[in-house]
Amino acid sequence: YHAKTLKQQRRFPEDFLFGTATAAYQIEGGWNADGKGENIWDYVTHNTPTVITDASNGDVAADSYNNYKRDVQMMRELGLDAYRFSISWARILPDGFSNNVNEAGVKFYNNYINEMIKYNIEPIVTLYHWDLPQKLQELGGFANPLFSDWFEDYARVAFDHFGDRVKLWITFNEPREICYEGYASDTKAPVLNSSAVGAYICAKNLILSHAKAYHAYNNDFKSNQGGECGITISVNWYGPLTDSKDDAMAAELRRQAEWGLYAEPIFSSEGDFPKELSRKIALKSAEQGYSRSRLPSLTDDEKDFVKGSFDFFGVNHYTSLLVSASEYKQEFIVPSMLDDVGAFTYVPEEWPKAASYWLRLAPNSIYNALSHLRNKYGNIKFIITENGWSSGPSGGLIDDDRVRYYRAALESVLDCLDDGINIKGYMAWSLLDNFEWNEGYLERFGLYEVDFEDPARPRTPRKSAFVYKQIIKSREIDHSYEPDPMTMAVD
Ligand code: PNW
Repeated sequence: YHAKTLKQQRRFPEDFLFGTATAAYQIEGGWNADGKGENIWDYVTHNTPTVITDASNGDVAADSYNNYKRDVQMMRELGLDAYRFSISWARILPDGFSNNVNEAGVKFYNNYINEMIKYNIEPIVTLYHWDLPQKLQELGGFANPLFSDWFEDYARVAFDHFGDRVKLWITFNEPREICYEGYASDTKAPVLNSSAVGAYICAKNLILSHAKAYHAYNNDFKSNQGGECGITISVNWYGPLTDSKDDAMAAELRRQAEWGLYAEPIFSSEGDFPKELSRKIALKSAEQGYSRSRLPSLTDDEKDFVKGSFDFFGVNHYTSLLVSASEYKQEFIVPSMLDDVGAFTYVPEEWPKAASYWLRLAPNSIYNALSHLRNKYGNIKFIITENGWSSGPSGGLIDDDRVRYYRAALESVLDCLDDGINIKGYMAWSLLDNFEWNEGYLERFGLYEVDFEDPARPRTPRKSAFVYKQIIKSREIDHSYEPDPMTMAVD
């Protein structure tokens, strides 16, 4: 009877970093405050508001530009070890180039970082979370071959100003969303809708930019500052629908297109774009009358430069999908990434639904994704840099579905740790409600609710905030814990 009744409560290690994550455009507001330059999200939301479901924008958002002390107070209430946020490129370099540094922008991030450090909260900084200076977009953005130089220059400014206190740097948040949704679809800024040409050009320039920033840090900052530099890639789990060979291949191709395109050149020992996908794109391109593959190649020098350019792998993980080759009946735009892959994705009805159409609570989702990454790239250092659940705008404070999601996700993280996977931290998306891109303020991911009707943008903890706090404090998941009363304070 011992084995069953005395089952050891599983624990998170003391040095495991529990945090929350946000992004500049989604929370800061102050879109033109104190010399900040215009970025592509300012430009798109102001000029094509129909791209956003509720025609809203991030002009004010959660107004964290003016409420950063309250944000840090919330981090303290939760007992966070770490906080992941992004720097707005145009706030510190209004034109994108490093000749003109906006001191007020630098001061804002200094204040924010110092406030965290004061309370022992480790800042994790993303250099690029989708808000490119508009001036650089006008020069072609990620499609300009000089982009990697501009990004390196910006990264050096950030390392210079903040690297004495920031020890964990993430170059890019989610290359797939930047390149595929921004350049090859009509959803995210700059809304280029360049089918499967733009995304692949962007992919090449993005990984080169990442590597330039990584090497700049490694060569010129690391020995003094002692930090680490990585990249965050969105890795949802794509499993085969059946155990047929065809479904296995379809799932593999889809994984290569969703994240392998960005991960393989950096994390694999070969250091190139994924093989099967590259072959398929080359084949399709030829059939379609292109004189060269729509996926640009990497030279041997470029491969060497990019390969191994990481200290850790940041994983944003939300959900799972099942992939089928035989049930592929969908008509896709030709050419497009989805047509290049040519597979059908399926989501079981019984997986509970969030407010976001793409988000479901899938079984063993984190374990499936992370064990796959570990088997592919070795047991490198992983940090889960985002994971979270959305409710509707009137979801309220009693968010039992979000509580269920976080508990399931963190059980899956414990499964990974039990299996020896080297996960060093977990960042919940998000600390507070914010501008959810195309869905504006219609989808809420916050542990804290924000009242966007009130000019003061007051924040109120949801039930999930109390549950997360209890998990962080005890380093255990107590499924029967009920916060009562729901009154929040700094311990
Ligand atoms: C992330 N998917 O994007 C972003 O990094 C955040 O800025 C965003 O607010 C958050 O997730 C919630 O949407 C994702 O299709 C976009 O699985 C799409 C997916 C996952 C993450």
